[in-house]
Amino acid sequence: MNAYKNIAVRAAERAGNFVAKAFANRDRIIAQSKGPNDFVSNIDEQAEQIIIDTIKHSYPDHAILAEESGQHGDSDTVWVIDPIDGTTNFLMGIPHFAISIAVRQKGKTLAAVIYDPIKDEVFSASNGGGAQLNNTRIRVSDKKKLDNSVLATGFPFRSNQDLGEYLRYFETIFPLCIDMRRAGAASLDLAYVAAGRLDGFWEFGLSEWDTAAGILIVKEAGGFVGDIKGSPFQEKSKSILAANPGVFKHFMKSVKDL
Ligand code: 2AM
Ligand code: CA
Repeated sequence: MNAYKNIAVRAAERAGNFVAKAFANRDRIIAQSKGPNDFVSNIDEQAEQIIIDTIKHSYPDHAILAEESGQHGDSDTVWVIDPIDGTTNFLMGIPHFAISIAVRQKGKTLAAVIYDPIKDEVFSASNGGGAQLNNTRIRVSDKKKLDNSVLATGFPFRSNQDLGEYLRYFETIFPLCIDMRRAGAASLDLAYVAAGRLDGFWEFGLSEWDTAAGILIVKEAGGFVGDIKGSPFQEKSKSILAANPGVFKHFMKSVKDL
């Protein structure tokens, strides 16, 4: 398991160094639209290739599920990759984005890494091995309720998403906590919940590669993760609530009648 984590960290650091260099020379980035409000650049694609090459060098038979190039191969072991989570930040020159990699075997996540190449922070976890920031153990915060908590969220930026439902949740939760952040990289929101920098994170309409690594890191740091309706999180779940146990329960109780 730690062998998987070591390769994931190596792949994330290689891609992260490449992405950080590109960020310093942003005039050379070529961006394209994948759909309304959804962007990809040549750097996302090249970073993804660096990650895949690093994994394939050690594990040529494993399968890949990557945001930009989709699914390759057929194996019980699948590497779930987001080469740049927070592409909009990256393209705007906002230094808040990450490389996210999770290793899944028969549906169970065994190892995960989220690397912020600007702050040089490596968040990682292995199943049963706890969660770390660089090499130091991290834990979720210990607030018992939403009172005094700071949460992160993501807005429903896609045109087909239900803004009304999102706003009902916001209206219910916002008055109960201190404040809400929208930083634009779901993987880092999850990593920050694991590190106790945030008390919780909720969003609708995410993809597997945004959350696969962060979920293991939050759980290994003692947090709870579910979909926003309170059901256990499944691979294909789109909405998420991740929080420390007390905040998770208070959030769920507060939105149960929405
Ligand atoms: P991405 O950069 O890998 O696409 C947060 O809302 C999540 O949604 C991010 O993790 C981000 O992942 C994705 N996202 C895609 N387009 C976005 C946009 N226009 N604004 C904010 N987030 C976006
Ligand atoms: Ca991405």
